[in-house]
Amino acid sequence: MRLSQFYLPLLKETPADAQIASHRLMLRAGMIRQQGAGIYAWLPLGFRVLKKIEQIVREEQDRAGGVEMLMPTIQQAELWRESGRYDAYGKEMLRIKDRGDREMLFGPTNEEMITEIFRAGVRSYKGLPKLLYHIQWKFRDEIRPRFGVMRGREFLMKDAYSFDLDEPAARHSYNRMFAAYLRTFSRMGLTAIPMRADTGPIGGDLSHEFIVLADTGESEVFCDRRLLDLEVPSASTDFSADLQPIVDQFTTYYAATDEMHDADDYESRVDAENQLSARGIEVGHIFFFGEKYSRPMNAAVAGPDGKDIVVQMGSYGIGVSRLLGAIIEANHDDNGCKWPMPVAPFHAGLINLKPGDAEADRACEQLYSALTQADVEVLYDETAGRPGEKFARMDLIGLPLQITVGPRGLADGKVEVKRRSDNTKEEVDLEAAPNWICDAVREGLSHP
Ligand code: 5CA
Repeated sequence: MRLSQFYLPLLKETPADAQIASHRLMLRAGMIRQQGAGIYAWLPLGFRVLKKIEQIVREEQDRAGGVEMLMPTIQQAELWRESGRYDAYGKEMLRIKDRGDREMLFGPTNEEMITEIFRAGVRSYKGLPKLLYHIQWKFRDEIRPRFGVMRGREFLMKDAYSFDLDEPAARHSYNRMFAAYLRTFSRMGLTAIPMRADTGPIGGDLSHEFIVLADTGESEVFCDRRLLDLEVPSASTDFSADLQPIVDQFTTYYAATDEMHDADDYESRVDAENQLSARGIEVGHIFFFGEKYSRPMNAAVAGPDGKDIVVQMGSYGIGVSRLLGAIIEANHDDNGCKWPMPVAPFHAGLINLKPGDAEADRACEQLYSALTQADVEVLYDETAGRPGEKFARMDLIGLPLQITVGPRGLADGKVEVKRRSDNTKEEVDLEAAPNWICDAVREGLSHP
């Protein structure tokens, strides 16, 4: 992508109402633009990251046995009356009337709708288990939308729903999502700790929040420091096998959000040196709630003896749009973002220090075409401008590799490559540069 063709409206001034780094950087780097309280347009740079995050979430859901579908954003009030949540959900639900005066709503979550879809299609225990998910916009009329995409009103969520015949089977579905979440966040370069959590309006009594530690996080959390060093399940994990050992490994250590925190238990189970009380960002939340929706909504299947069995359900959310904020909070400096390779809007930036100079133009065009052909995503800055301005822009948008090409280096047959993660620079032979960059991208994308 040539920068002159791209749409990258950077802000010079730091927006006054943006209180945390990720919100500031997303606005300044031209990733999002506010359209109302907690409502954002996704500009091209932010949209590219959103799609990458969504794709990682999708791949790990699929690996764990999830089946993707898509449900509408607008739902009928009738469905929510069946579960009894229409009134209970309160002011967070955006209620709408259509031209026929029918009560509708913009979905804050989809337990009711998926239960309706399931009960229409599965009548026998032979149709179980089922694990369905979608990635769709939600609306919650939050009292205090803030911190940009972290607490929006309209936000992108992955929500999955499991249907099982009995509790042990439902527990296995829960464990599948637990293990999938560990991999999902790790692939984005995040350490997310599963913590015992309150279930709020979704319900049930078994639940874990996945928390990324960050000073600016909205949740207060308490955990055992050793959780930070545990290895996540590898790509070869068999999701149909018993996953309880993986879950046990993570849940033997103390970890709870403030609503579930038990100070005595914490003190007795965690040595002082391993106690970690911190703030964190909730990037995912998984729930087992059994029959909470299936019973009132009559989602039952015929069992082996022909008798009806009410199905056991769980639901599993990931804050896809919130993750952009979480990833920036974990990866930035004063100059801008530092995207981990797997979620970076482009793998590399190519800076032509002297557009119009025949040598510089030729070297850049060659590099750009070689890299593009090798599937490296390059943002090529071929615009006029001062070097300082170009470097500052690249630092702000935070592409993992910055390749700088100018007449001085070219005289020695060299280009400069900077790694944004640690801001180290290296001189690389122009001829060797495409392979060098390809290797660095491949390494950055790899995950066990
Ligand atoms: N139905 C369940 C699971 S699918 C559910 O809705 N869970 S939730 O309420 O915990 O939301 C799931 C995830 O969405 C949260 O972990 C969080 O990462 C994200 N999320 C929730 N509210 C917001 C919001 N206002 N802005 C951005 N992300 C949000």
